[in-house]
Amino acid sequence: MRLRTVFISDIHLGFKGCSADLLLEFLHQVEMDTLFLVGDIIDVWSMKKTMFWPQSHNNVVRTILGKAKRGTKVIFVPGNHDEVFRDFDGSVFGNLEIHNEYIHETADGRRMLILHGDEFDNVVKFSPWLAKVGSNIYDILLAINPYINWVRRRFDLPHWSLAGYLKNKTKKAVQYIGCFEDSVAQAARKRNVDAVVCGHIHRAEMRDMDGILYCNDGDWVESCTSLVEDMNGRLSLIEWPKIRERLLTAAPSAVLPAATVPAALDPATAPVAAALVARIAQLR
Ligand SMILES: [Mn+2]
Repeated sequence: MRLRTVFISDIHLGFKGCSADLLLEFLHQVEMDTLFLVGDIIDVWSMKKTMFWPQSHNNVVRTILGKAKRGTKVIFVPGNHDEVFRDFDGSVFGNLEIHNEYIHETADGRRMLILHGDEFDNVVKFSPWLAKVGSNIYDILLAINPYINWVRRRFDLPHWSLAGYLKNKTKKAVQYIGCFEDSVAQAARKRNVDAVVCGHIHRAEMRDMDGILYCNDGDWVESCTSLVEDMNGRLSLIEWPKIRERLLTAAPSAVLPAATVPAALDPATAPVAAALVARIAQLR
């Protein structure tokens, strides 16, 4: 299906917790005029600790570059895990551009500020030591999450996010998320835009905050979400595992092949595109 814009962030390629297979499925089902990569696409931090780069991670990069080659404008807004790319602010490589911040205009004329969001992360800003400890524990949780989901899939149970569950349970995390969202919306207000798109906290959201539309496109480690804009400028959040699940229940015959062979997905998952359209139509 064709979309005007797709926003994805926090893919964390090079990190064991990355859901590259699910992302490949999603990318093979959508075409877009503009693809925004809203930071933490390549987890340089994690790769410095442990070198991890399986074929599926390579395929994600190749799929994105392939889209750029076929006419999609790809705009990469680096995050804190891939901040090395921030030195390339303003660089243009054919259809791929790097910008530390960007203003996107929707089909219906709304101006959106696009940024990763780590500059609003007070924990990182004021206590790098605390952030590092927290990040290590979080990394461990995220690293075991795929194994849990692998087991769950074998028993036909839906995708489940351990870290997402813990995050929701923790009052402090909830307060932190609230603070983060407030500061991002505040910054957008100062910049005189209608909306803001960020990532970083791995929590998809789209809601009005006193006249500013706050959008967070989530992540591809746990929730596997993206923000999309259709041809009329209508925005919605896509939760890929849910669409996938619904599809499997609705048409058991159209069983998706094991999510490891992206090349074989196109004919078998045509109904996925239909489910996507239905999902987008549902969200107004
Ligand atoms: Mn980040």
